[in-house]
Amino acid sequence: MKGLFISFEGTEGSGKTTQVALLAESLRDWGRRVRVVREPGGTPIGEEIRHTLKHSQQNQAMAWETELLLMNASRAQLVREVIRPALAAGEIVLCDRFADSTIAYQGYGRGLDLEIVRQVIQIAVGDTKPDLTLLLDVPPGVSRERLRSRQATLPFLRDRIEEADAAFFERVARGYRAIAAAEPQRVRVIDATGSVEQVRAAIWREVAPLVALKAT
Ligand code: Z5A
Repeated sequence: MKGLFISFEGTEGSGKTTQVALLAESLRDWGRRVRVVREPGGTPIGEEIRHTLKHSQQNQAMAWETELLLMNASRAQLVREVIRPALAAGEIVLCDRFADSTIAYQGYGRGLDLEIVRQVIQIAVGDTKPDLTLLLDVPPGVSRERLRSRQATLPFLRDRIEEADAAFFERVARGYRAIAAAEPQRVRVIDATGSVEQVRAAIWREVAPLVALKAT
């Protein structure tokens, strides 16, 4: 039986990684087989691409088109190496970002032509698309504050994408609102301003009925 594919989306610091881990724990407690992956990355090739995109000392001059293609090169590998086999084996795949990130960041944020962005995504994903997307929604102030407190606890690691200005992140947020409005059945907007446990409960309300229906 085909598994279930759930992606998490949202601006940085919205709590995606935290909630992916908690949902994986709840689903495993429920006896489900769960595969957790992230983008960009999630495979050995993808993790090398992630380093080039985010932290490499050589990435300062990266063109937006290069960024688009590298995001989707990582995705093409992840889909074929991990996501399709896991779904075919009946697992629940939880993906920390997927194709909507490209629409929001490279399309709305960088301003690349949306039709071309969609065509590149299509090459990467084919017919492998999320059954459900959880869009964690927080205002920019909350996002910045959470990132600031996390950074205070970690060694500094330069991140090219996070160096963009506030207007870029406002365009990204607008992109996410447009995606959610266009596909309300697939994309569920979760108010992620509450406590970790409140957000976890809101996510479970969306996921539990679907898992009960679809996954083994
Ligand atoms: N990108 C792209 O441009 N195009 C694409 O196609 C794809 C990605 C796939 C990936 O960065 C970058 O790539 C990202 C988009 C771009 N760039 N930016 N900028 P990443 O994977 O390193 O990081 P991220 O996806 O942006 O997420 P993040 O910064 O790691 O944040 P998060 O996963 O949403 O949040 P978190 O790590 O779970 O939580 C952040 C902090 O807040 C942490 O200290 C938590 O303990 C805390 N937290 C979490 N939830 C709460 C609640 N509810 N209350 C209080 N505090 C909380």
